[in-house]
Amino acid sequence: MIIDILTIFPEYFAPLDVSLLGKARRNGLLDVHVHDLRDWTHDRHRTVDDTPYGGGPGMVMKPEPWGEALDALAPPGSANRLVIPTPSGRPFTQALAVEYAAEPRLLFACGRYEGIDSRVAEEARTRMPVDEVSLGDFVLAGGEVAVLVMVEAVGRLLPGVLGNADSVADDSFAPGAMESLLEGPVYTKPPIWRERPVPDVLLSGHHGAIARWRRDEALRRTALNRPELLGRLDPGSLDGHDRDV
Ligand code: 6GU
Repeated sequence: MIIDILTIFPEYFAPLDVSLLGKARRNGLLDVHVHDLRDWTHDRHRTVDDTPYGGGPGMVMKPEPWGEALDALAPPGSANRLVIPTPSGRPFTQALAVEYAAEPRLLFACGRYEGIDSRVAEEARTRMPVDEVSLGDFVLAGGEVAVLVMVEAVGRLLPGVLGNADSVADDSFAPGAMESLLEGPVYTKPPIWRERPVPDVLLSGHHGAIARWRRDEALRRTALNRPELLGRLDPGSLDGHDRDV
């Protein structure tokens, strides 16, 4: 997969050289290009922002550098999908990460200040799919950190990026059995630590009992931290034991 990132702060993306994604890039599974938006300005000060029409606080990103940058990075026929992080976008979910992982190219446009002049997304939409996407109900200073989050969520889904041992199938929110269930607690050696034993069932070797226990713990944790998710469980997938938990 090819990922282009447009930003006025290319330094934000240094973490993409590290760990799982760094390795995926070195192995050629993920091809990330970070571009400085100011390369598409033409004035001495490389200006990217201006005051908002209608008044109000803060600054708005000017459309011209964005237009030229998108023309250069997404020429006709380039199969790009444009993703614009903004707190006013649709929610970024595991299902959207799975969709993005199937795309040949993603282009992320990081806004700063009060956002990007709205005509940029509107005009881009005449040439390619455009998603305005939010990570949740809070406000970041700019799109850069949101893009790091999305690139990691998408990158780990690409074939060959995770070892087989770290299967993606039982992630919280994974489509299928774990959809709308949070993962329960996990344990490793030693069997007793600071007088706290690992739950007996996990040492029993009884795979059916272990699966039952894990599902119960997932239900319990979901009820505690995200009760609204339980309403989304497929009623057909519930058994009598689930109802007792
Ligand atoms: Cl995607 N961008 C910004 N700037 N703030 C956010 C966000 C995105 N998601 C939540 N807050």
